[in-house]
Amino acid sequence: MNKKLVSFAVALAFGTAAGVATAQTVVKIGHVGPLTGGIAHLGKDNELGAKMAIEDLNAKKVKIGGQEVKFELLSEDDAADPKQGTAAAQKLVDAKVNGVIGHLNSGTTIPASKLYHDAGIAQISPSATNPKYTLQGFKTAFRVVANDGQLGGTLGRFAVKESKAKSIAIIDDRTAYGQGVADEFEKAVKAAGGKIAGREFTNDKATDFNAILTKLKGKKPDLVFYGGMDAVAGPMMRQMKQLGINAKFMGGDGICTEELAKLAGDSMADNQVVCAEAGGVGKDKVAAMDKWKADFKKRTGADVQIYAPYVYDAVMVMASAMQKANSADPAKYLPELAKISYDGITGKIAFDAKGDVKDGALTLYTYKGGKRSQMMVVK
Ligand code: ABU
Repeated sequence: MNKKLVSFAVALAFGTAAGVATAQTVVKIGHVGPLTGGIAHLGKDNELGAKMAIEDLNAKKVKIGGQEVKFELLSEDDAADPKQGTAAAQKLVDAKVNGVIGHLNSGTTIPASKLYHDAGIAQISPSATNPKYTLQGFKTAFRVVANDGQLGGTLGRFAVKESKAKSIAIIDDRTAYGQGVADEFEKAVKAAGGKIAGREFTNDKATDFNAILTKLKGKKPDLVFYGGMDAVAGPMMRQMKQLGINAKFMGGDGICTEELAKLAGDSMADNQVVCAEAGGVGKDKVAAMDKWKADFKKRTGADVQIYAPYVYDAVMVMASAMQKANSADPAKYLPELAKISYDGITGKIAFDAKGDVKDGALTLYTYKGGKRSQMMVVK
């Protein structure tokens, strides 16, 4: 038997009244996201979602293989860096985790997925949206959110048909996510009969956008789309205002966070921004989602940034597959994960043959008074 795959760890728990040691089965769940760097607030949001799920599972005293198990979270920091991402993945493989929730970024999730695949470990990304992740043919790779094709496509059509933008500028951060979602947006704008006035790029750590914004200002854009994350989008919006670029600002899920309003400060006007979360719940689930977010705030002291509920559901989906298989061995529970039908906080979760969530929804948001404000849920 492959020892790597049989990774139920047995820990000794010294907690009984008589002081007698009892054996307890530990199920190790890996989590990876950026816990340091410019988007650490998003990595921590994800990590808190995972911690809450682990707490709730342990409170339920879940049994697998006829034995009560203890779920344990092994959390790693990849700093949103592809090299650090594979190093973190290797650490989790070496620790013989039973499954991985992560990574947050497409640029780390995609290279790490090869390591998990080769080790036979199930991976569910709660937020990586680049389609390539699930196009590699890895039976270990799943995601619980919609992808960049859906994000960029919907936003591109919205820019032309609803925002009625006539001169559209695009900037991306050259990451797997930022460039990918910007490419999809550009394709959809053109297909809808819109015009791209100019396209520029920056990087995910940049702070000075004067050169590219000055170039784009000459094209008189009425809408700027940014493919990248909120940590760069906020300062970019401030510099747009300083340069007198009075345009709508659009982006995918990477900018669609509670934090964006703080990062952009008073450069953000009400209704100026349109962005999309790569998920969303229908009216029947809104009350449950609101309740979950209030509980999250009470237990963690933090507001949900964006993907914490998806991380929570990803952990629950993995645990549910283990229970159905009666085993935490990925070789045994992977077939159950592939055919799961789970009713979560974020909606119904089932996967298609590639490992993508079926019928993934999107939620369009704007910002009013410095707060995210929902516009519509799109299927
Ligand atoms: N989906 C936005 C943030 C994560 C990523 O795909 O890189």
